[in-house]
Amino acid sequence: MRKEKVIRHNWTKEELKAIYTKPLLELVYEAATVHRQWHKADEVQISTLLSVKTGGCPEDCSYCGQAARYQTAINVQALLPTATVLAHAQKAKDSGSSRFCMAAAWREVRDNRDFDRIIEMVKGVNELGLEVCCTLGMLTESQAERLQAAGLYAYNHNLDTSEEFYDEIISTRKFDQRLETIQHVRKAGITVCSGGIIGLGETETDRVSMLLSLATMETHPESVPINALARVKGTPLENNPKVDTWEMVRMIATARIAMPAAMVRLSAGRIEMTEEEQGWCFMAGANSIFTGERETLLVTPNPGVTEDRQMLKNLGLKPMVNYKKESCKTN
Ligand code: SAM
Ligand code: DTB
Ligand code: SF4
Repeated sequence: MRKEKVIRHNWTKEELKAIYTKPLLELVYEAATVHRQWHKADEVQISTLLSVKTGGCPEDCSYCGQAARYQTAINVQALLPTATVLAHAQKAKDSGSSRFCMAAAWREVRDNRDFDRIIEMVKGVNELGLEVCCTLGMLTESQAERLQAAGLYAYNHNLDTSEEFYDEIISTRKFDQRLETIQHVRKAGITVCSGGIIGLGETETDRVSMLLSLATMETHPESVPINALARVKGTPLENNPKVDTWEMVRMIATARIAMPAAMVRLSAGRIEMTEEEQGWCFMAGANSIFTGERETLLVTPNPGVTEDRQMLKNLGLKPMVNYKKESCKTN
């Protein structure tokens, strides 16, 4: 019998832990079933990611190659000119992407000329008919309102890890500050993209705890990126073991079951996975990926657009059509 479609916000840690630790094939079957009830399982949303300001970040996130305090081999880059960003967005649209995400290595947004330029970029990308997403660090309520007025569709702000493990990974901000920014984004009427990373040295309980924080929000994030740690040389976590794909599958499946309507994004980590491994992630309910024409995420490698197109073809998947396109044109 078909189960009733309900979105629950009252999950308990025990329930999510029981889901996360189910026998793998049972878990994947259940997640795939939920996926099919809520989504077209042959469609994958493609988000193009562009680092618009790279490196030199004052935060100490121990996973990140862009933190100024770690000696990493990245090219620090000031905020890109608007015209350059818009040219990248046009290319992304031409190659079938429905969402364009601009990332900046900032702790927080400041009310300065750079923010004015970001606002221009948001307007420009929106006018191209793409869903516009930004990830710029912490935001105040009024900054979120300004972004919304410029046409921002989504804001990415990850919880990154569990509240309990947070201080081990980042000392320059608190878990609660992440929640506050998410609330500002939500209040401004922007959709929320929030997930986290595995492979930081967290326990299964931490993973479940992070998912619980997301799945018990009053409104679930519309998208949930699940990242496997990209190990960047020079960061404190450079020697962490590679994330086991089955752990990614478990995270994705649990996120899919707990937040059935969300887009679950298979984010960092794809470069170290085979097509078959990624196939498991899609079977477990992932329905979105990041691409970038430079074959990078922000500073680490990612599969190329052509390679991704071939993978989707092999798996019988197709890029999701941008459902916001029509309404954008009339904005
Ligand atoms: N600076 C802003 C912030 O931290 O919110 C926005 C950009 S930041 C690079 C966006 C997200 O990328 C982080 O929240 C984190 O989850 C993810 N990320 C950063 N470095 C990563 C790494 N080495 N491996 C996997 N995910 C990573
Ligand atoms: C997210 O959850 N993953 C993306 C995006 N949001 C901005 C970033 C992944 C970064 C991976 C490491 C790097 O290239 O810096
Ligand atoms: Fe800065 Fe974001 Fe990297 Fe943390 S994850 S160091 S806030 S760019």
